[in-house]
This record gives sequence, C-alpha cells and structure tokens, in this order.
Amino acid sequence: MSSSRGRFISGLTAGTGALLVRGAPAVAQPYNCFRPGPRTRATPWTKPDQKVLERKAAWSLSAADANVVKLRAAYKKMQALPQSDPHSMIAQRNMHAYYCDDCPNISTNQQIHGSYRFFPWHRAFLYFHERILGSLIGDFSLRLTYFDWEVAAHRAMPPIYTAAGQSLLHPRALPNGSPVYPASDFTIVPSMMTYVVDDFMGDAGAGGTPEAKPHDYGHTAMGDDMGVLNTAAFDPIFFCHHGNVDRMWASWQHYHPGIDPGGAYSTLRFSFWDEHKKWVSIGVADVADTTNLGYTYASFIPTTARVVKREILLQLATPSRIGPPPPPEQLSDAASVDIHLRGLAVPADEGFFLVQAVTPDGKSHDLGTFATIPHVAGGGMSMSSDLRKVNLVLAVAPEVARQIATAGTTFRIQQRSARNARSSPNLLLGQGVPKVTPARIGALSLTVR
Ligand SMILES: [Cu+2]
Repeated sequence: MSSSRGRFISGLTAGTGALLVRGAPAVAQPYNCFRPGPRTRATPWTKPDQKVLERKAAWSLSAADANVVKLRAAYKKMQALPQSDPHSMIAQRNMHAYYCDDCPNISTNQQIHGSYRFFPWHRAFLYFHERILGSLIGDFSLRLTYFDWEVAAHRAMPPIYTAAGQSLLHPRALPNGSPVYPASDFTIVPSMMTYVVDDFMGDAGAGGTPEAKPHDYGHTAMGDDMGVLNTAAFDPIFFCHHGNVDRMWASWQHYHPGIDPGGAYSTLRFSFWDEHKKWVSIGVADVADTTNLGYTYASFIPTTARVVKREILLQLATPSRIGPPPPPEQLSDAASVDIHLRGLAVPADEGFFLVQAVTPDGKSHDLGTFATIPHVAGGGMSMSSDLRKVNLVLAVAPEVARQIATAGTTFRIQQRSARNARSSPNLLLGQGVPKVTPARIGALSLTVR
C-alpha cells in the first residue's frame, strides 16, 4: 500500500454527499482519524463474567424483539457520542479505517484485509463493538445480528435495518431491494464450508475466497459508506454483514475443528478499546472459540460436501501458463471441479475481477469472479503499483475443466472499477471498459468431486 496515501485524500469528506434516502440527512462531515489507542502497551484482555447468548439472524427479528429494542437504543447513544469518545460511532468507523491503512490524515501501515488476519481481527472488532453497545445501555445481554445472505429469500436489506426513524437505518442511495449480488457469489457460500484452510482463511500474504466473494461483494453492492473501506464501519449494517462473515468462519471451524493457518498466525494480537475505555490486546487463541467471547450463532451454515475423488496439482510453465497437463482420465469421472488459484496477484487495490482461461485454440473461458473493496470513494489516487493477493477457488463444470487442462492454456483477469458502484449498482460486471492483464498465479490445483 502507498505510504503517502494521506496526501492524496486529505480534505475528503465521508458519507454520501447529496445522496438521500427517505429524507434522512446525508452523513457528510470532515473525516480525521486519531491513533485509536495510546502508544503505551495494551493490557492483555481478560474474559469478563458473561453469559453465552445467541446472535440471531436479522431476518428472523421484528421491531418488537427485545434484542432489537436494545440494539436501537444502544446505537442511538453511540451515534450521539462525540468523535473524541472511543465508544462513538465515528471512533468505531475510524478504528476500522485505521486497521485498513485507510485513515485520510495518517499512514498507519496496518492492514487486516487480504490475509489470515481478516477473520480473527473482525471477530474481535465485533466482540468489542457488542460489549460497548451493551455498556451504553447497561445491559450486556445485547447481541449483534447477522445477515444470512446464503438464504436466497434474505438477500434484501433486513427490515429492522431499513425502517424509518430508528438508529439502525443509515443514509444510503442504493435501493434496498437486492443489496447482495451477484447471487451466484452468495449461493456458493455453503460449498465454502468444504474449503481447506488456505482457501478459506487465506495465508500470511493472501486473503481467502470468502473475503473476496460474499464479503467484498456485499460491501460493494450495498455501496454508500459500506462500499469503501475507510467509511464502512459507519453503517450499522456493517456489523450485521460481518456477523454473517463471522458466522461463516464459526461454521467452517465447526466442520474443521482445531485447524488454523499455522506459521505466525498463532502469535497474532490486536488492540482495541474495550467497554471500560481500557486499551486492551486480544490474541487469536482468545477469539478462536466464540463461546469464549460470550456468543454462539442460532445456526451454522449447512455444508454441501461432495466426496473428493482426487486433488491434481498442475505445473505452471510461467505464472499464467499451464505446463504439462494431467492425464485426461483424471478428469473423466468428475461431477464438479474446483480450480484453486493460490496467490493470485491482483494488479490494483480495488475492482470487480473476471478470471478467464484462454486455451491454445484461442477460445476464452470465463471461470468466475471476485471483488476487492475500494479504499476511498471517488478514487483520485494512483494505486496501480499496489498488489493484493487472493487464494481463489472457482467451481467450474467438468467440461470446462477438461478443456482448459491443456499445456499452453493461459490465465488472465479482467478488471472493472468498483469506485462508482455506490451510484451505479449496474456497474457490477455490467459496464465500463475492462482492463485485461495476464494473471500471476503462485500455484494451481484442481479438486475433482
Ligand atoms: Cu473490514
């Protein structure tokens, strides 16, 4: 990431400018981050005496639900606090911006997206956010909700968030009808429960597929403040969207007990303001089990496991070209094939990406899509030298796998900007001139089911 980003965007305002919804005032205010905590050492987090309670699906809750009443009262208080208060909504937004290396006025060199830091950091962020909300109303039985977009009928904004005149509603320009799309990137969520750890959680230098698909698409498709990293956590739906991202992780952990990415993962620690305004640090061992943080989910995401027949490691002649192909009989009995593109380098920090394979006969085959979230609205920065890496799993029909498993097949990615998605939802893969670049892949393999 550019270390001089702040210079390009100082003076930028957050919020949606002239974009209004149902007469609600747009949130446009000067945006300045402070260092979230003191430079002194954080105190290690200790588990409070707390009950283990369920986080429930936002779609299952009505305005009369006791927890919804608590959430609305707590957010109302949070939104009224001044920026200088670490419990304020503005401070919560800035905490996320700080850890995205997206503060307009300071370079933080902290990035918790695009690697195995993504899941544990966000779990801890949501936990402290939940505790702070509880402390604001003096009731620690308050729990966050989750946006169960893996259910087709639940891909519209949950009604408890869109009702007028209450604190869960955030000003947005985009329609509330279908804010999570393309649908295919949410339909595949149950199949992600079968992913191996590197593909699900990512590794030290690459994000996993859940981050690049439902997570990133949800942010960019919801748009407005949610659509850019440095303002996303200003919208209460952030904590509902991330509730389901966290539920994806909890569900995956349920199917893969005790598995983590290894390496330096187990030594990761993150610092936050707690509910007593104490600067505390929490480690990945503390957040590994949600019950240690006082919550469970009303249900796990079901898995659609299909027996794995074999794994085929493909040799790459160059970073985007297949070398010797596998023997054809290895694919002849496939019912479905997952292509794993490990360490796929993305030649920009944001966009919608279509991955294609070009076979030696010159035919191009669309393999699938993923997204990355813009750092700031509107652009204005040159980030062409930035690289993000993703461990991308793309499910393809056996026939496509057979055609591309050929010596000389090359891979390329088409990129469209996501920066204007907030004012033009149809931009998602639909419009704009794509930039086409050869893919750079670290390793390539196939899972035959
Ligand atoms: Cu985030």
